[in-house]
Amino acid sequence: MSLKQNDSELHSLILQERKRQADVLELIASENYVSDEVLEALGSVLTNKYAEGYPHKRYYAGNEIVDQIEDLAIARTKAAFHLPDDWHVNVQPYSGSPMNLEVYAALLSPGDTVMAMNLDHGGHLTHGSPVNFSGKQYKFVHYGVSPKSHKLDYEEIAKMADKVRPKLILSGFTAYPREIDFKRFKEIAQDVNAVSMADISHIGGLVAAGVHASPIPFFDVVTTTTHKTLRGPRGGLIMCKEKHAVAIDKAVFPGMQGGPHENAIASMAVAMKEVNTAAFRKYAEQVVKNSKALAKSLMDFGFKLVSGGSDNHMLIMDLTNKNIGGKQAQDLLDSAGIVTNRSMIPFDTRKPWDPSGIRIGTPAVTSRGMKEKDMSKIASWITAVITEPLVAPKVKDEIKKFTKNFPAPGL
Ligand code: DSN
Repeated sequence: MSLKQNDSELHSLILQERKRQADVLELIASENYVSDEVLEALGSVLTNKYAEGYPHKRYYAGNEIVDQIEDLAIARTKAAFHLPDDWHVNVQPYSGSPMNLEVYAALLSPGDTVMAMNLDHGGHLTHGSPVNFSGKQYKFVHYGVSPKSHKLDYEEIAKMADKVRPKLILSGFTAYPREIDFKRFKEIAQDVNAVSMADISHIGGLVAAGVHASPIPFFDVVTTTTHKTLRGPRGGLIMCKEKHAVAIDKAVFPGMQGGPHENAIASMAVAMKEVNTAAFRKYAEQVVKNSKALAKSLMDFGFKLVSGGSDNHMLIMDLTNKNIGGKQAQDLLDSAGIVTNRSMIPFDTRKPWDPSGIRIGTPAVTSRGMKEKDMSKIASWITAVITEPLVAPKVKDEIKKFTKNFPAPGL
């Protein structure tokens, strides 16, 4: 009995996707390759089990094994993030969007004022975009980056907080290439008596590995997805000070979710064990080194980058001096086996469907073992394709050969 024999149509599609992932340069900043072990737990019989509730307090029978698995995921998360004893972890959020909405539901009332990063400057849909539930339910006031440096201007954020007196201040981004000063954010929140929340979904792996500043232990709540730099299954984690634990747990279940996906939670436990190793810390260091090297090479080739560089795992190319839009650049690069996603740049004059930027990240190529010298090669391919689109098929061929030297985990 196997998928290959019984559902060859789907089996073939999975094989095609596996080959695509193997043959390309995966540069989407939020993607990664998980290990065989993470995949094995995700595809296990744990998907069969309903476990509404929390470990040792479930609404269904037969959870004696699943309880141990969820306990293990919690304990390993605490270890991976070096959480103090008075911190609590909820490993049940299905993914990033429910995770953030659950925190709001726990700590806010509809109509409350929240401060968060503007989507166009690098925030996330769940950080109060008017088209998202968060923006409809709460009164979000958005801060952005400085028009000059394209970096966060903490003085401006402090002034805004003083004026709008938010109930919660959120720091966290999907397209911001610089290190975040969490201590400064905490001071700003404290000065106006606001709850401090960090969404570290993008930088979770860097924070756990100690290569990016951490909001723990001084923030109130920290959320992260588990499938980006943390290199785990798709899922979400909420870490919070014990005083918020009851409200957060209630908001997750029964507030917003039903039965937790115990296969994903087991897979998360595997990933957290991997994160808490010297090998992972080396990986996270290399992710940042690669991002800095790629940023430098692209700038040497004449590309403008938002904020002029990168401190973390990503960079944003500003194509306004290149006579090409983000959508066309994304499609062209994709046709050459270079997978990225288009992105707004701060103060963009173009629309989100076809903005002025391209977001690039190094977590996935670093998982394949690529180093700084490989980043200059990648920069030269990106340059070639954007300046001379006709070379795309040739570059695709070269990349296919090149990636064979770097087997991806889990493929
Ligand atoms: N869609 C994710 C990203 O690519 O950053 C965030 O949810």
